[in-house]
Amino acid sequence: MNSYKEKVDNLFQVHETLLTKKNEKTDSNNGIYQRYTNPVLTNEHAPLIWRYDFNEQDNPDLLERIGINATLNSGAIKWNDKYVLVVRVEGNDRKSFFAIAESPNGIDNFRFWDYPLSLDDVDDPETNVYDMRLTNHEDGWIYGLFCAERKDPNAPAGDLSSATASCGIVRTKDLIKWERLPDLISKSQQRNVVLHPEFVDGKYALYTRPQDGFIDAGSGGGIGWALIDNMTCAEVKEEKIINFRYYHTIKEVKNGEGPHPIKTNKGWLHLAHGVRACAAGLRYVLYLYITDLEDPTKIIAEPAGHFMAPLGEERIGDVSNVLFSNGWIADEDGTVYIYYASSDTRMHVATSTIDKLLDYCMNTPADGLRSKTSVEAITKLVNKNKANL
Ligand code: BGC
Ligand code: BMA
Repeated sequence: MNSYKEKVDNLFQVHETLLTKKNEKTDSNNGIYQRYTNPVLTNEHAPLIWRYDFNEQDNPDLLERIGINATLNSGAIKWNDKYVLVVRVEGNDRKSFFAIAESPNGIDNFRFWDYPLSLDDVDDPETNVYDMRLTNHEDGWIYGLFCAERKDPNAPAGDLSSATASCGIVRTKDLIKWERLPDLISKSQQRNVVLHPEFVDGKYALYTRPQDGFIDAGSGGGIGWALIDNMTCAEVKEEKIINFRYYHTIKEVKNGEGPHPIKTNKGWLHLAHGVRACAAGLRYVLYLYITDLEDPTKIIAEPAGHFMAPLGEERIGDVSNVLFSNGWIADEDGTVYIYYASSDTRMHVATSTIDKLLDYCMNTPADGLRSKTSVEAITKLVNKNKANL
C-alpha cells in the first residue's frame, strides 16, 4: 500500500513529465508552416493544485475535486523573454475563464501560473468569458479584448440557450494586475473584437465583427473596422466592412479577426477564421490576408481558401472540425509562432516566418470564386511548369 504522500508525489511526477515533454516537428510540411507532434496545452496541463484537495483528512482517496475540460482559444504575447498565453480554460462546469501559461521557447514546457485571472465585474455581470485578444498598444497599456456572454434577457421562458455576446475589455501593464473597463458599446452583438496596436488618425482602431444575433453573422458582411475615441468608455459609432464574406468560400457563413495583425514591410499581416456550414455542422478554418501599411482597411492580398484546417486528431473534440486562433507571436528573428486550438479542446503551435507568410499571401492565387477560375489557376501553373521542368 502506497502512503498518501507517495500517491501525491506520483501524481506530481506524472504531471511534471507531461509538462516537460519535448515537442517535435511533424514530418508533414508544405513549406509554409510547421506543425508539432504534441499539443502545447491540454486539460491535463492544468495545475494539480486547481484540481485536487491535498489535505489527507479531507480527501483521503485523492479524488479530483474540480475537473478541467479544455484549454483553447488563447491570446499570446512575448513578455520578459517568455512566450505567454492567456488561455481560455473551460471547466467541467462549462464555464470558461482566463489563465496565463508561459513557456521559455514557445514550443513546449508551457506551465500555468498558480492562479487563474480574476476579473472585476462590470455593471451587468456576464455569465461566461472567452477568446481574449491581447494588444500591446502604443499608448503603453496591454489590452485584452474578449467575449462576455450573458443570457438573452428577451429569451422566452424556457429558452435557456439564447445568449448575447459583447466585447469585454481589460488592461494591464504587467499581466498581473488587470483593470476592467466597461464593455464596448455597439449597436450589434460583438464576439470577435481586436484592438489594432497603433493609433490611426489619432484614434484607437478596432477590428469588429457585426452580427445579427448570437450565432448569426447574418447581414454583418464580414470583419469590420471602427475608429473610436477612447478605451475607457469605448463605443463603436461607425463601422465599415474591410474583409467580406462570399458565397461558396471558406468564410461563407462567418469570419472574424484572429489576433491583431503583424506589421511587416509589405503591409499588415492578418490571421482570421472563416466558417462554412456543411452537413456535419460548422467548419472553422484559418486564413490570412494583408492590408496596406498606410491604410489598414485596404486589402492588398488575400490567398484563396484556408491557410490551416483541422488535420487528423485535430478534427475531433468538443466542437469537432474547428481550428480557431486568437494568438500569435512574431519574434525578433522573423519566426512566427501561431497558437491555435483544435475542435475547442486543446492548444497547438505551428511555426513559420514573416517572409514565408508574406510569400504565401502574395503568391498564392486569389479566390476566383468559381470552379472554372480554380481550374484556370492550376492550368496556368502547369503551363509554367511545363516550360520550366
Ligand atoms: C461558446 C463559444 C461559441 C459561441 C457561439 C458560446 O456559448 O462558449 O465557444 O463560439 O457560443 O457558438
Ligand atoms: C465561436 C468562437 C470560438 C469557438 C468557435 C467554435 O464562435 O468564438 O469560441 O472556438 O465558435 O465553437
